[in-house]
Amino acid sequence: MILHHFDLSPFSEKIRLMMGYKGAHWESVKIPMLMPKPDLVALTGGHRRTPVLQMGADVWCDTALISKVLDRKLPGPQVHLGEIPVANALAKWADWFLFWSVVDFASQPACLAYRFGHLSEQERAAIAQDRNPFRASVPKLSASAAAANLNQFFTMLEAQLGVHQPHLFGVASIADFSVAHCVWHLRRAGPLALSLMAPYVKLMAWHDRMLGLGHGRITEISASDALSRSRQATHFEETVFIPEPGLTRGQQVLVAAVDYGFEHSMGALIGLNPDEIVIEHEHERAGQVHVHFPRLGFDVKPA
Ligand SMILES: N[C@@H](CCC(=O)N[C@@H](CS)C(=O)NCC(=O)O)C(=O)O
Repeated sequence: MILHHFDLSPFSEKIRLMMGYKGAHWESVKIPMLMPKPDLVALTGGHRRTPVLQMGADVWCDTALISKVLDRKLPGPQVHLGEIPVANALAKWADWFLFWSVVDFASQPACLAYRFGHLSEQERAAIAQDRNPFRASVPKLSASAAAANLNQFFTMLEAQLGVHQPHLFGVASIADFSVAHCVWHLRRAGPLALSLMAPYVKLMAWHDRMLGLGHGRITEISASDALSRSRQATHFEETVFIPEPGLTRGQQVLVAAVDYGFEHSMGALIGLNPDEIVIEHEHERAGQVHVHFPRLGFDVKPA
């Protein structure tokens, strides 16, 4: 199992903590934080969001799908639990409302100075130039609106933990990992963020427990190693194709997220079902690759 990620990425932290929870041994490819990402898009066919999971010549985009693949492929406890269906709804809420409130709070000048003060002006400008268009479709909150959201959200989570210790629904579930990566990002935004979180003692103690899961056992490999794994792979995951109006097996399609970061992947449609959209594409450095996207939150159109 190869995870393509970078250190500062919250959604990568969501997956790294799951690896820790499951006691996994995995391979890590560090990708650039900003475009261009030629090695990554050689595998994905265009998708640039972080993280991406690879096994041989199969590649999975988006943590909503990656987390299910980890449950399917790895031994150890599961994070998608049939007995807590609502955990998935809380995870979706965290990955959107909580995440963007955290991002906008952590983007006020004092937090930016803390996070990126060590970078040159050009480096800071490059981050803004990459990320502003990337998130342009997401409504931008002022720092005070973001703080008001966070206080409401944390009050709710604190009460939830009061009833359901030691995790949000008693046992650890996908909801814990989605909330944890947002709190992780906020905790790294300096004193202003820490003072906002200080009153929420149960939440902070829970988050310390989540961080205690660690990241599992990691072997660093290079991007070119990952590409040659893909080139040399001899089999693909099985995929199910259920036709939808206007979409037929084998047709060239574009697949893109519907919320933000719309860089699309292009390839032949080979899988379509309530869980996944799967395309096949060919790249001189990656060989033939099957790229999997969650059906929910992605759109597929004839190319
Ligand atoms: N819904 C996606 C969100 C992923 C996401 O927004 N990742 C951020 C990094 S944490 C990203 O892609 N940033 C731009 C980039 O890495 O190029 C998921 O769950 O994987």
